[in-house]
Amino acid sequence: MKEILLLNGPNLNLLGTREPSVYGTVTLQDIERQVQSVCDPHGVTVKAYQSNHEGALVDAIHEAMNTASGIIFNPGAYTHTSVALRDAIAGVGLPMIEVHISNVHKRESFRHTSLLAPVSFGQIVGLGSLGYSLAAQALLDHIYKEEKHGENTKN
Ligand code: DHK
Repeated sequence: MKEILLLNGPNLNLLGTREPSVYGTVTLQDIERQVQSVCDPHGVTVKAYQSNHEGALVDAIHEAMNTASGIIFNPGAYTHTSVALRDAIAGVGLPMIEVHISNVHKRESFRHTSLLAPVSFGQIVGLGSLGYSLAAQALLDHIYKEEKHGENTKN
């Protein structure tokens, strides 16, 4: 059975209570269920992982290399700072779609740059928790298209 990795970075474990005017009231568990329900009809399993630690996120990306067909990734604040996460995504060669709950472009200027964007095939920003469901649809579509063209079919 195919698997995708739903990966969330620092502070996203606090969703539901964290700055609700910015991030809404939906919890990370709700989001994980949402993404699984998009993947269920396709027979795709979702492995959900959240960490507040950069190295643990790097490890999760490396592990996905052998198990997953793609990654939905909200790197949280590491989006704007982490060369290590950027290199991990580039290193495993899995398709990755980047998600941000808030519209980072309407916020502080330090949130306007994503070091991960150049290694993602797309980005969804500012659509709240819905962004994760849309990302799941886009990732499945991307994986099936790659398979059709005979690319990156290791998992
Ligand atoms: C989440 C975070 O934790 C912030 O550090 C990013 C992102 C934005 C989000 O909108 O999901 O700047």
